[in-house]
Amino acid sequence: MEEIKVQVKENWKPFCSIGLGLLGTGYVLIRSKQWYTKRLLRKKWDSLPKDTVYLHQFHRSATCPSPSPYVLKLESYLRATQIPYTTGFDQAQGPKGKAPWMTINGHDLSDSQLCINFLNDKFDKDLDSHLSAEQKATSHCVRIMIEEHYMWAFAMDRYVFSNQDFTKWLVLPGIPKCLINSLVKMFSSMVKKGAYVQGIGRHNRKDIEAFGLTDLGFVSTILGNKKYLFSDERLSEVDLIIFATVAEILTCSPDSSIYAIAIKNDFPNLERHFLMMKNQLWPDWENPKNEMMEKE
Ligand SMILES: N[C@@H](CCC(=O)N[C@@H](CS)C(=O)NCC(=O)O)C(=O)O
Repeated sequence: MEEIKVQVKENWKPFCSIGLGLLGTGYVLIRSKQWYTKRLLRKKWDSLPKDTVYLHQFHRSATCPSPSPYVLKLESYLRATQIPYTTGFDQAQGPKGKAPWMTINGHDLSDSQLCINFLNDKFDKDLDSHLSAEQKATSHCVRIMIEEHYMWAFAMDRYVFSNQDFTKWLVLPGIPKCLINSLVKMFSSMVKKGAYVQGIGRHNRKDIEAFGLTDLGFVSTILGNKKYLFSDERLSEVDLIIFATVAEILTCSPDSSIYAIAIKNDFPNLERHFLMMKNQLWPDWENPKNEMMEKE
């Protein structure tokens, strides 16, 4: 031992060089592998036929095509408009760090609504063409209320108040079981921090739940006995948002979810709307098609 110490003392420079050399080689190897994987993925995403969307998303959950309402909304839109698409799970979070995002003709786009706006223009689709100006304004308000307000209350219910009860439908392939609990805790704390920054997380549980229930109640009131939010004949974009929102509550939430209980007891028209939309757009709900596997 003494001898080694003396050796190191006298020859520290070569030891340092070897150490730095090993670190440098490791860094270069890791970066090259990342670069190579990125190139392979890029090639895969860009290899689809012209005008076909590649929808990037999280792994499907055990009970619902996506654990993310924004992803489910965008995939439902692609189905409702019959725009050709395929989907994959190799990089769920896009250039803006969020899911969903999509690639079309080598071009990347993030945010479910920006993707829909882009596709409406590109494919000349307009699910809202039958709406009056006032209905379009209501549709916009309902979308913002759900996506920017209610969804925070829902996320707190699902990821923070539920005591990690959400793991049963979460699918995390390749993650060792022993890491899942820590990962779930980390995720829960990320949501808590996000909700605090957004503002809703500064309130107590009772107030947050009241916010969420009020939002759902107003959606239920506007829907009333109609088939879709604005008509009995044609769905509009906001129906896709309501569908995705209720899907997450009824099929991908903890048993204790107050929103699921409220839908069952007080807002049954939201469940009726969900089931009707599911039949219409997701006959393959249990085993969705349109997927491109990792190895493809
Ligand atoms: N406004 C975005 C919201 C997307 C969003 O918040 N996605 C969540 C999943 S539900 C996400 O990627 N969260 C990861 C993060 O915030 O780090 C959209 O409509 O696409």
